Amino acid sequence: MQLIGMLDSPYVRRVAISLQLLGLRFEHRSLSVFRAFDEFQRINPVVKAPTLVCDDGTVLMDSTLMLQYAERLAAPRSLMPGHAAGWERALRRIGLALAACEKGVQIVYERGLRPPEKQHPPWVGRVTGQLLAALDGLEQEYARGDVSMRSSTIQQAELSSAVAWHFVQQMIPEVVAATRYPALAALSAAAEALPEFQAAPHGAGTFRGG
Ligand SMILES: N[C@@H](CCC(=O)N[C@@H](CS)C(=O)NCC(=O)O)C(=O)O
Repeated sequence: MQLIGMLDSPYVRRVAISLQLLGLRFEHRSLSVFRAFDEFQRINPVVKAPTLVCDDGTVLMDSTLMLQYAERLAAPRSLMPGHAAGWERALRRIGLALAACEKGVQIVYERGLRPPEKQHPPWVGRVTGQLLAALDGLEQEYARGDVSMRSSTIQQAELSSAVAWHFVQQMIPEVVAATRYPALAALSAAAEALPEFQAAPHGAGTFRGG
């Protein structure tokens, strides 16, 4: 299968890291939804990153749906907990992480795509509040510092939380004071040291694996 999209997208990155941890092989094409719009559009007319082209040619979009697909392919290997209480906890953490990604991306787009005279401070203020609320929720989730961050034990909730934190720190560090989130910063540092994260570093590069 082929994963399309740049690793500066937290959604592309969570899929690239998850596929590795699930033992699934993939090729990566680092195409920009902006600078390579036409090429992207030929693969997926909706131009959403990530896009996953399955081995039979089916084109999937939305990272969460791709991960459902990947979990099915990889079963019984899974990045989700096996018991109901753990599942609920994981869904809460993933929801917070995805909200943080969404709000972070909205701020990046507002700044990068809209001309300065068309920026709307009340909207940016609202989105920033939502971003910080999601990160506050995650910080509380990880405050006990009791998650295991090895390649053999890391799960989707921690993986996505770590990717979300790294994304906002790389893209909009001035919006999020790292000192306010020590547990998330520690989670992220441990995650970024794992080979699967290092093989798919945030940025314009291509997945270093195969
Ligand atoms: N819910 C989607 C969000 C994906 C998303 O918004 N990706 C951005 C890149 S970070 C994108 O495709 N932007 C281009 C656009 O929406 O036109 C997912 O989980 O995959």
